[in-house]
Amino acid sequence: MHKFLLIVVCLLYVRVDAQHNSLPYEHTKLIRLESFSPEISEALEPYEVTYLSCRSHSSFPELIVKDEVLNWLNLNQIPYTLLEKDLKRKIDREHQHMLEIGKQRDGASWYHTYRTYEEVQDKLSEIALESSIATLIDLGLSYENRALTGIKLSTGGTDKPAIFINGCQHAREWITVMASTFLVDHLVHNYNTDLFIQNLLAHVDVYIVPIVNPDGYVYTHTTDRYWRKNRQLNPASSCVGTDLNRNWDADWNGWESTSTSACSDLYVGEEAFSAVEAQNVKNYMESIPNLKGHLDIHSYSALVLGPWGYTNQITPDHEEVVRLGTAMNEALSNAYEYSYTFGTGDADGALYLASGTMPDWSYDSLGAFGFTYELRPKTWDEGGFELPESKIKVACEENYQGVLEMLVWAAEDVMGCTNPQALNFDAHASLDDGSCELNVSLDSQWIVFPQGWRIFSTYIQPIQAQLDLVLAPISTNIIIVKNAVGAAYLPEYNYNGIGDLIDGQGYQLKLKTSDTLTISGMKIPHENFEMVLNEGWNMMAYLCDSVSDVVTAFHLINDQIHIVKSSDGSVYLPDFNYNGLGELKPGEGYQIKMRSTISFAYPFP
Ligand code: 0X9
Ligand code: ZN
Repeated sequence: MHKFLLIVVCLLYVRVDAQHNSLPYEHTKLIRLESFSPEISEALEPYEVTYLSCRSHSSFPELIVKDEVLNWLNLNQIPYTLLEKDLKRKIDREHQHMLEIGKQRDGASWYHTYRTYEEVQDKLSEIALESSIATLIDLGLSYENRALTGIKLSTGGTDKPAIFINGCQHAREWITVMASTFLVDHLVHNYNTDLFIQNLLAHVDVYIVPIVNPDGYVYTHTTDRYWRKNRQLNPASSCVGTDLNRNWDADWNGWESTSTSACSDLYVGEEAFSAVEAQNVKNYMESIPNLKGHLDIHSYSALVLGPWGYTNQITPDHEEVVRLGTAMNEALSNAYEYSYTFGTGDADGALYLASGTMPDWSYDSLGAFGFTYELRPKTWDEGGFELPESKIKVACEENYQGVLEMLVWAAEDVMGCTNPQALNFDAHASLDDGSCELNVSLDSQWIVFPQGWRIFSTYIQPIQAQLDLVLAPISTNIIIVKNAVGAAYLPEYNYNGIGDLIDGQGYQLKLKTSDTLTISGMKIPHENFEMVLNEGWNMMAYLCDSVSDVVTAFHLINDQIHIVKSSDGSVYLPDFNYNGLGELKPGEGYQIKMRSTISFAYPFP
C-alpha cells in the first residue's frame, strides 16, 4: 500500500474511534422507576426516554433519561432510583477498556471480551474451514451491504429435523453475539470428543446466525452503544431504523409494544418485512426443510419465552411448548444456579406482550416452535447490556445448555432405547437416549433336544416357572414330559400334571423331532444350592454352565451312590470303579440311585 494512503487510513481509523458510541448519552442518567403505570408511561411520552430491559414496561422499568425527566418525576413525587448518574462516562469506560485490551485481543480467549462484526465473521470462517460438519451459509446482505453470515452444522442426510438459532436482532444486545458464536464453537468442538453430541448431530441439523442485524451492531460499536434497531433509512422521516423484532408478519403492527413512529425504538417498519434483514432471514428460513424449532436470542432479563408473544392466548401446542420451555429454562438455570423464568405471552406479567416478533412468525408461518431467550443479566445493576466480561463465558455456557434441550427435543421422535437386549427396546428408535432398562442378571441357556427320549434339566431359574410356559416354544413338538415321581405334562391334551419346573430336578421328555429351546431367567447359584437326593431313584439336574468330570463331581458322596445313568444309557458305578459316563453336561438330567437320603451341592466348576 502507498505510504501516504496508509497514513490517511490510520487517521480515518482514529477518527472513527474518537467519534465513539457514548456521544448520544451526554448528560443522560439511568434510573429505575420504583412505581409505574400506563399513566406514567403516557406522561413520559413527550420526553426523550429509552426503555432498556425486556421486563421493563411492566414492573420497574430501567430508563435512560435527561434531567428534565428527573425534574418532572420529582415534581410529581414518583419514586425512582438513580442507577448511573453519568451514562456517557460508563460507556466511555467500557470503550476505553476495549481499546486497551485491543492489543492482546488475538492472544486472549475469544470469549474474554466482546467481539466486533469482523471478528465474528473471521471466527465463523475459521470454524467452517476446520470442521467437517460446519459450512458457512450466506443469507444475503444487510441494508448497508454487510454479509448476513451463519453456519450450518450437519452430519449429512436430507430432511433431518432442523433448528434455527439467531442472535442480535437488537444491536445493543452484545452478549447474544457471543453466545451464538460460542454455540457454533462448542458444538463443533464437542462433536469431536463427545458421543452424546455425535449422536445428537447425527439426527438434527443446526443453523446458527450470530448477527442478523450487522449494521446496527457495528453502529453500537462506533456511534451509539444503546442502538436497538437496524440502520435502514425511513423515507418520510429523518429518524433511522426499524425494530427488526417488530417487522415480522405475525400480528404485524398489532397493539402490543409497537410504534408507527420512525423515531421510536419500537418502529414496526413500513410493512411486514420492509426491513432488508428480516426479509433475507425470512427467505433463508423458508428454504430449510423440516424446521422444527427456532431460538431468537436477546438480552437482558434472564427469561425463556414461548409462543405466543403477542397475546396471552395459548397455542394449540401449549402442553408441548410448556414441556420444552420448562426443560430449557431448567437447563439454563441449573448450569450456574442463576435462575431464569419461563413463560408464554407476558409470562404472568414478567414482561410485556409484543406484536410482530420473529419467533411468533416462525411458529405461525413455518410451524417451528419459536422461543425467545433473554440472556443474563436480570437487571441493570448486574450490568444490563454490558454484562461484565467476566460473565461472558458463563452466559455462553448457560445458553449452550438451554439449546441442547431444544436439540434433544427435536431429535426426540427418533430417540429411544436402541439395545435389542433391553426390556424396553424401541424398534423405531435410531438414537439411544440412555433409557434402556437392561436386566443385567438375565441369563439364558440354550438346550438341544434329540428326537425321542431325553432327560433334561436347566441351570436357569426361569422368570415364569410353570413347566408349560417354559416349554411353550417347543410344545407342539412334545409328546410327553414326566418328572421323577411319574407326574406328566401332555401338551396335546393341554394337561400339566407337573405344575412348576423345580430347581435341581431333571425331567424326562419325548419329542417328535429334534428341537432347541432357550430358557431365560437367573442362574441358580449351584455352589450354594443344596438338592435332596432320596434313598432309591432320583432324577437330578446338572446345575453348572460347563461340563465337569463325573467322578470328581460326586467324590464326596461316592459311597452313597449305587448308580448314575444318563439319557443315552451310559452309567457310572462307583462301587466297581466303572465310569462309562465321562462328563456331566449342561442341559442334561441324570437318574441317580442312592443308598440313603442325603443333601448334595455341586462342588464346581
Ligand atoms: O421486545 C422485544 O423484542 C424482546 N425483548 S427485548 O428486551 N430484547 O427487546 C421480547 C420479545 C418477546 N416478547 C414476548 N415473547 N412476550
Ligand atoms: Zn432484544
